[in-house]
Amino acid sequence: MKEFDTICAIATPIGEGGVAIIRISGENALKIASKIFVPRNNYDIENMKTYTMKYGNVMDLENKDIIDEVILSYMKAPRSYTGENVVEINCHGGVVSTNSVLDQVIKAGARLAEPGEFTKRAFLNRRIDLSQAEAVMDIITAKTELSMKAAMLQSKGALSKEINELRKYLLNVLALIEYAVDFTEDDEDIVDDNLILQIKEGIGKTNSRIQNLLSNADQGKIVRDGLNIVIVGKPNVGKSSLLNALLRENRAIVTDVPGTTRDIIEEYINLDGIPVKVTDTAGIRDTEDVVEKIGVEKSKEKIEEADLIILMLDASRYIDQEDSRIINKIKDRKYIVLLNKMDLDDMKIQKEVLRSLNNIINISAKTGEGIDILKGEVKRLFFNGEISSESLIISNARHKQALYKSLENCKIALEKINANEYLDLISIYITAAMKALGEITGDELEEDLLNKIFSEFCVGK
Ligand SMILES: Nc1nc2c(ncn2[C@@H]2O[C@H](COP(=O)(O)OP(=O)(O)OP(=O)(O)O)[C@@H](O)[C@H]2O)c(=O)[nH]1
Ligand SMILES: [Mg+2]
Repeated sequence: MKEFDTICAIATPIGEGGVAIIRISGENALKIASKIFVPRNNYDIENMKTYTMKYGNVMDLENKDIIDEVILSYMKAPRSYTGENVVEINCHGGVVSTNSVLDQVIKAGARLAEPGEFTKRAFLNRRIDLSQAEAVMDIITAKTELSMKAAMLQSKGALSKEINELRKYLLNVLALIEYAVDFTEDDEDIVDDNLILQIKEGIGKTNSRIQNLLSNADQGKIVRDGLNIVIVGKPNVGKSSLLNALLRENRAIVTDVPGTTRDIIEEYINLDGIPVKVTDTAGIRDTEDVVEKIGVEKSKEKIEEADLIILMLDASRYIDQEDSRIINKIKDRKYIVLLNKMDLDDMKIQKEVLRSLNNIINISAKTGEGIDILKGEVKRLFFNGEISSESLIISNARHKQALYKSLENCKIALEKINANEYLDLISIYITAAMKALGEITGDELEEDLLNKIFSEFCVGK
């Protein structure tokens, strides 16, 4: 195990709460804690047993004043989150108490940790690999049970296991190639057909398993990052009413005045475990109102970012030029058309205009009719209606990229072997494919890239 300095950070969110935790990790964690911790019964905490707790106070290193009443717990290396000696101080969860305790820990000799540095140490000390470290962050940011489940699976090493198996396949292919090359040197030009067959089989098997992993990567991204849905339409068609109906609360102001919503309103809903960001926008129309104009511009920007656009039309009125202009804007995107206000008796909307559109649903944002059909349609569009949580899903864009790189190299290798090219050449592509897989687990990644990944973590994790 490598040697590092001892680091510390506040591991809980800053604010007012029952308890806050200051985490210390490194060779000297206990020694540093012992300088500022006054146990209740003169216990020498440097002899503390691993996975036990002690009650006492944290005092000011200089004037010995008591700062806060705390509980200290100890996890001895290597059986801790980082693989190093870890001390956690539970103090009162106030901004001042927490920062004061942290100050003393720093004065006693620990260095303030960088974002993600605890997890980085767990990685560098080989407690976990990179895909597991990334999963830790996904667990923290998970917005639904499904994304949490997927992240848990990855943090337990499900992806790592698969990747390591694939690397083993490719290593075996390399060994076979080496054997075949040695063989040809003795007995020129004749390579055992059976050996070539085995090499092809090894690459083919890897190929199909990578393809299998990639097959649900788009869904994986949605499970992790969520789906971005934007509701658009001209003023007064009922966009804000739909947002409220989806949220089941009066989040946005609804009035019969066209141009009520002027800013972007973003909220999350949970669609069978998928985090869905629903954005309500200002009704799009030509307007001279300065504020509304900015709102309309923002609405147009949001259309660009959306995974799915919900176009809302007022079915009780004729479709006019304003509607048509919006229809043209979204036609080439993934969209659902809602014909709203179906609870009204008088349906004026012209059927022929709708003929060129797909995915049309009748709803009433007011009564809630049709909302379930809308939800079902969203699931059908992105998940073929089924959302599964049991299988391993690739949710991280970085992993997806590495898998594609690996697949690409495997494919070239297979083409070259089919074209009877030199085996030496083929081994170059196999090596590259292995290297790409290693980027996922962190076995093959440049240090600055590693640092970049961990720097995006939160402080104290
Ligand atoms: N009858 C009926 N009225 C509705 C329905 N949905 C919305 N309305 C009414 O239509 C009016 C406009 O609704 P909003 O939700 O504010 O419309 P909007 O599209 O957000 O309007 P802007 O923010 O101005 O762009 C309100 O008076 C709503 O009560 C519906 O399904 N049926
Ligand atoms: Mg509105």
